[in-house]
Amino acid sequence: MKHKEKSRIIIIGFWALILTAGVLLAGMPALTQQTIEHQPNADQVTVHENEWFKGAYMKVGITAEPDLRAYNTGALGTPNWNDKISSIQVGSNVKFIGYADINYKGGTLVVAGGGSSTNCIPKLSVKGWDNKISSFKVVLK
Ligand SMILES: [Ca+2]
Repeated sequence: MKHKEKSRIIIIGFWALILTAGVLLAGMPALTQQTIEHQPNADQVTVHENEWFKGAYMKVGITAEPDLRAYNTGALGTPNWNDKISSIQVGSNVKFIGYADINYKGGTLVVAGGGSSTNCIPKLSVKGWDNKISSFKVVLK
């Protein structure tokens, strides 16, 4: 390969890299903004109706919620929060315990906050818990 061709390929590669980085960065603000918008503080948990922290959400502190049928998501037709949670953000000081049934019965899903940061679980489906939580507790870690 001639030296000139080689440097042309390097230049094309460089611009392809810049373009890729630009596209990735352009796609980021929406997600980051959404995440920060509903982000819990260290002592809180935010639960979301949809994956990736979208849809209706509830931000709670230390609490025990025995029956999610008691809470309305605010969507049309007044659906309640029972079997609706699809993603969660857990503050660094707390631990989220989700239960499959009301009154803290059935299987449990435990998610602790990160060491010094919020633990974000964008898809509870990965843990087999999409739209399954019927009661939950938020306790100190
Ligand atoms: Ca859901």
